Amino acid sequence: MNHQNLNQYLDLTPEVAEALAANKPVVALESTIISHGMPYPQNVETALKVESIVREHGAVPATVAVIGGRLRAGLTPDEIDYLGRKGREVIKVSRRDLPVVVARGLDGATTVASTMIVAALAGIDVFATGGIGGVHRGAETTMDISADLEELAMTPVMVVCAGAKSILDLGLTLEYLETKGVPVLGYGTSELPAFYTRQSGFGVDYRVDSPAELAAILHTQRELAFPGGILVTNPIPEQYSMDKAVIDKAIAQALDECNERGIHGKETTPFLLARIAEITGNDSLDSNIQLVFNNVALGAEIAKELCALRA
Ligand code: PSU
Ligand code: MN
Repeated sequence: MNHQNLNQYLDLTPEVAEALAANKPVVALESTIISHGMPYPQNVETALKVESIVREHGAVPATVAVIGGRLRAGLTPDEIDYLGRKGREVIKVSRRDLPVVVARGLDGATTVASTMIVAALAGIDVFATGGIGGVHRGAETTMDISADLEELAMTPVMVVCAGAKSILDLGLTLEYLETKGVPVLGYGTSELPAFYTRQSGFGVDYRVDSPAELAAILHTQRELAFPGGILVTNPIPEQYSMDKAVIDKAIAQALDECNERGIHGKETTPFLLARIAEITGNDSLDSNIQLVFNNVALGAEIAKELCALRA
């Protein structure tokens, strides 16, 4: 199978195409975390380091974006630098944005939802990032529910994250995922991690203690041909986790400012992420970077185990 021509809109780097064709492990990575999730230059440094961590763990990184209207799995360091420098000027591309940005030949940074779409088109099963979007607090009136959750319900990719930030309503996010049939797995924990902290007070569906078993669950789901993905939640390493009171206070302040300014729609999540980073200074950014490193290492281990199961 020639992966390079699987889809007329999609370009894989030769390295990614060769790895997929040879059943070698590949880990997809998103680009909205670069453009909208962290400030420059830490965003670019992190994205490049993330790629090297995936390689150190024996897998091939495939950072996903839209460049000049082409869906891309695998970017050059210059392209990563470009997305990071442009930051929030780059179009944040979720599922509904993809056809427009592609048809117009534009550049865009892909969210969890659109990265899953491109990963699935490319044949990449494992995708690692920081945090997913979810049901926002107050969604019972705003109806602000991230398209990431619908994507998890329909697109067959395993997403490794550090849980979700409590800018979201974590309880409602879990209820939504249950309704949609998305398994929520805790890596080495039976409690949903809350991104900056290891615990949220909410349980996950299943605790799983090894990358091999995570791969076996993914393999089974693919063989059953179930639609939809699997969410793996990986707690931030203890030494980088934040003080709950400090982060809760910053989140509460950022949410108040968001409401006062009437920010809504696709601007909400980037606004909250940026304000939390500003309010807590480098503390939350450092934690954010470390949890991403931790997640991509796990993603690479799962991808390796999956390849072993398919060999
Ligand atoms: N949460 C984070 N960091 C991020 C995002 C969410 O902790 O960078 C980004 C991801 O790209 C995610 C997107 O897919 O925000 C969700 O945006 P929205 O809530 O508008 O769907
Ligand atoms: Mn939203």
